[in-house]
This record gives sequence, structure tokens and C-alpha cells, in this order.
Amino acid sequence: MSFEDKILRAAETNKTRTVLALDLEDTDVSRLISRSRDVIRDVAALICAVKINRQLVMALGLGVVRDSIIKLAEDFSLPTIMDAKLNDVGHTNRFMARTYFDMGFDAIIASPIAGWENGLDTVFEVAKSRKKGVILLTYMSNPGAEAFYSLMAAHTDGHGKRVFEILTDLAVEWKAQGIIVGATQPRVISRVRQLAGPNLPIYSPGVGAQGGDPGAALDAGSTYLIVGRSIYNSSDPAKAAMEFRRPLRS
Ligand code: 3DU
Repeated sequence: MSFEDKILRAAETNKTRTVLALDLEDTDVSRLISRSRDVIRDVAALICAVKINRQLVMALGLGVVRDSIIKLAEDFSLPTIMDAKLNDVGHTNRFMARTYFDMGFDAIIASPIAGWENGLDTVFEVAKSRKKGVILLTYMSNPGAEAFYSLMAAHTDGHGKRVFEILTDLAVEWKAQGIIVGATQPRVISRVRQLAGPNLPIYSPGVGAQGGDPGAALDAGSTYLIVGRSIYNSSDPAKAAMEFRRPLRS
């Protein structure tokens, strides 16, 4: 089954649009593993995917992430997304995409500023051949993101466009399986939705701990919310995940 089908199935079954960002930190590796697994078990029925950052892979190593985290998510029929923010030349991007997909990840996050030729072309090629997903970073959620992503760029056709508008057009052209736009920017989400059309999933991080309003992001056109600290730092992660839960179709 493709990544898009897996996340849709989980979202429909669990009546949720929440992607869990599993970014726990702990100096004790075995405690980090058990805390990470506990959070997944606690909220498995209330989320539609698990996103893992490089920080967890650095702390646990590839083998442990594969055997203790990805396998557990699979047991709950939850797809996994590797937040690699790939942004290099073709051959190293290809190696990283293959490695993460070999571990069992269903999708990978990449930065479109690397461009297509000998940049992200290799990532899309590997992903397509294995029915995996590529999700492109289009507008980050942190306050500093505006300085770059909102820049007005002079386009060759003579019309000015914001950087994020150009990145959205590229995501459509490259047939990405999703784009990331911070939940802190509902107006940007609306514009991206307008440009991308109704079907391209928009993933929005930045709710809760970073101040973004989940309702405003979804009303503006986000498809999925990416939520980390507000869930895993809560004394009751299931209750917190319940509060973020919104059905895909109401
Ligand atoms: O703020 P939270 O704890 O809910 O975590 C947000 C997650 O989303 C975290 O894994 C971070 O790496 C990711 N993310 C952003 O926060 C902002 C972006 O623009 C892209 C990804």
C-alpha cells in the first residue's frame, strides 16, 4: 500500500488528522526507548502517523529506531515519516532516502530549495519506485521563517512571487505527496491551498507549544496537524491527543 493510502486509512479509521512528532529527549537510551514506545501505545488510536526526527535517530541508532519504533507503529497500522529535511546533491540524497526507506519509513521530508536536477530528482525516483512519499518543506513555523519564505522573488516571467509560492508550484510540478506549512501562518496556508488545489495534503506543525491554533490552520486548508511536545510532554498524552483530534471529513 502506498504512503498516501496508509495515512488516509489511519486518518479515517482513527478519525483524526494528527501526526505525532516523536521528539523525546533522554540521556538514558533505554528510558528513551521505553518512553517513546509508551507514547505511541498511549495515543496510537488517536493519531494517523508518527514523524521521527534526526535527533531520535542520532540518539537511538538506525537499528533501534527500525526494530523498536517503526515496527511498533506498524503494529498499530500507523505509517512513519522521516523528518530528514533532505537538502543536498543527488547522490547523497539518494543514499539517505534509500537508507530510511530500507528501515521501513513510509515517507521522507525534503527541502525543495535543493532543486530538481541532481538534487531532489533522486529522492522522488527512489520514492516512486517503492510507493513511498516525499513531503516538501514549504513554509516553516518558527518566527524567523518569514525572512526567507516570504521573500518576494523576481520570476523570469516578470511577475514577482513569494518564495513559498514558488516552492508550492514546485511541489505540484514534482508531484510531491505533501507539503509542510507552519500552523502559525494561517494566511500562508490559505494561499498555498489556493495554489496547490484541493488534493495536495498540507501538513502543519507549530500548534500548541509553538503557539499555532489548530482550528485556524485546518480552517485555512491544512489537512494534517503535526504535534509533538503538547502531546508527549503532557501528563496524559491520550487526553492531549484527544483534544487535537479532528475528523478528516466532518
Ligand atoms: O512544536 P512541537 O513540539 O509540536 O513539534 C513540531 C515538530 O514539527 C518537530 O518535530 C519539528 O521538527 C517539526 N517541524 C516544525 O516544528 C516546523 C517546521 O517548519 C517543520 C517541522
